[in-house]
Amino acid sequence: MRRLAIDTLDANWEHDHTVPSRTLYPHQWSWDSAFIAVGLAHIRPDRAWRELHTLFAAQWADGRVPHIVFNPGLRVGSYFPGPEFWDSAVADGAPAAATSGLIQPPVHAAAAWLVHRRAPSEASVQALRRLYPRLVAQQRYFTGRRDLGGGGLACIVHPWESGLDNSPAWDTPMAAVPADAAVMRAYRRHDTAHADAAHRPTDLDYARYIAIVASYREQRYADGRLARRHPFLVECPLVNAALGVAEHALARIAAVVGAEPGPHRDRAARITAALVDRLYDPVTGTFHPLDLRTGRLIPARTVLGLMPLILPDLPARQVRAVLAEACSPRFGLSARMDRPLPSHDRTAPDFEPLRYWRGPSWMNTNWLLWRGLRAHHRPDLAAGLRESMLELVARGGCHEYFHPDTGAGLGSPAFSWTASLLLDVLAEG
Ligand code: 2M8
Repeated sequence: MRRLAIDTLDANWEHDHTVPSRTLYPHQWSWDSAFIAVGLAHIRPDRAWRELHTLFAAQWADGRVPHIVFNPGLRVGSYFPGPEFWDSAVADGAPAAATSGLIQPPVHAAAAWLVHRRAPSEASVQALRRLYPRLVAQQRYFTGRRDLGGGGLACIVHPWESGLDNSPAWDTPMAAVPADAAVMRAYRRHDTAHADAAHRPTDLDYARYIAIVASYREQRYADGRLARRHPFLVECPLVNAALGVAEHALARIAAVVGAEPGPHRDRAARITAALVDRLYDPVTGTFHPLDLRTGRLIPARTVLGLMPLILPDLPARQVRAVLAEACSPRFGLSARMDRPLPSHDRTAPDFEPLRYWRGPSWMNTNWLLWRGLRAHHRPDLAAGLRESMLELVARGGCHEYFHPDTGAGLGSPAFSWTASLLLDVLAEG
C-alpha cells in the first residue's frame, strides 16, 4: 500500500506541485496541497515544503490563498472553469499567476506543523520562517474581510470554498441562487468527460456555481460589498474549525520561529467560542452551517457537522454530542467498523451513495475526524476508523471517493490526497 501511495504521488508530481488528479484536476488545488504535504513529509519532506511554497507564492495581497493555481503550460479547456473564466487579473492584488478568486478550508498551518514535526531539520525551520507571515496573513483575511456576519467567524461565498462542493448542506442556499441549467450549453464541462455524470454535480448545480462566481468576479473579487448583494453567504463548520486549528498550529510555529504564541492561542479560543455559540444546535446535538441570508442554521446533518472535533479546545459537552452523532446510525463510527464515515447522513432521504459529496466516503474528512478522535483521547474509536480507512484503500485503491457500503472506488482512480493521507495513517498506527 505504501508503494502504491508513493507511485501515485510521484505520478501526480508536476515540476513544483502535485496535481490532485492528472485527468480531473490537472492544476494545483489549495487544500489538496496541504493534505498532500502531510503525506509527502513521510517520504520526501523537501517536496512537501515545495508544495506549500508554490501554493503560497500565489497568495493574493489581501492574504487569500486561491483555491486553484492554474498551470500556464496546459491547453485551454483542460479544466472547467479555467483561467479565462476566473479572469483573476481583474482583481487588485492578484498575483502574476492565474488563479481562482475563492478560498478553501485553511488546513495549511496545521499541515505545515505536521510536516515539520514529522521531519524536523534546519531546512524545516527555515521553511516555517518563510511560511509563518503568509499563514498569518491568510488567517487575517478570513477573520477580517470574511467576517461578514460580524460574529467572529469566516463566511464562505461559494460551495466550492467548503471543499464539499455539492453537499446537501448547500441545497437550501443554492436553491435561492437564480440560474438555468440551459446556460451550461454554452460551456463544456470537463469533469463529466472523465467521470460518470451520475457521480457528479448536476448541470443545474454547475449553472449556479458559475452564476455565483460571475457575481463575485463582477465585484473584482472584492469582499467589501458582499454582505449586501452576494447570492451565497454561509458560515461553514469545517472552514471555521480549520481556522481555529490553524491558530493552534500557528502558536506552535510561532514558538519555533521566535514569534509570540500568545495572540494565536487567544484567537483560537475566540474562534472555538464563536463556533459553539453560532453553529452548534443543542436540539440536534451537532454543528450546522449558518445561512447568513436567512439567519438560520441549515438543518441537513452532513459530515461537516462533525468536523469541529478537530478543535483541541472543543468543550466537553460538544465533544460528547459530536461523538454521539458520529456513532449514530447516521455515520456509523465505532471501534469495529466496516467502512469509514459517509459524507452525508446515511438515514436521510437525499443520501446518494454514488454522487460525490452527497454520500460517498472520502479519505480527507475521515482523516480529519481520526485526528480529532486522537486529540480527544478516543484511541478505541480512532483505531476502528483507521482500520476501516486502510481496508478501504487496500480494496479500492487510491480512488478519489468510495461507495460508502461496498467500498467500490469512484471518481479519479489515482487521487493524490487519498495516497498522501494513507501514508500518514499507515505511519501513525
Ligand atoms: C473538487 O472541487 C473542484 C472545484 O474546486 C471540482 O469539482 O472541480 C472538490 O472535491 C474539492 O474539495 C477538491 O479540492 C477539488 C480537487 O481535488 O475537487
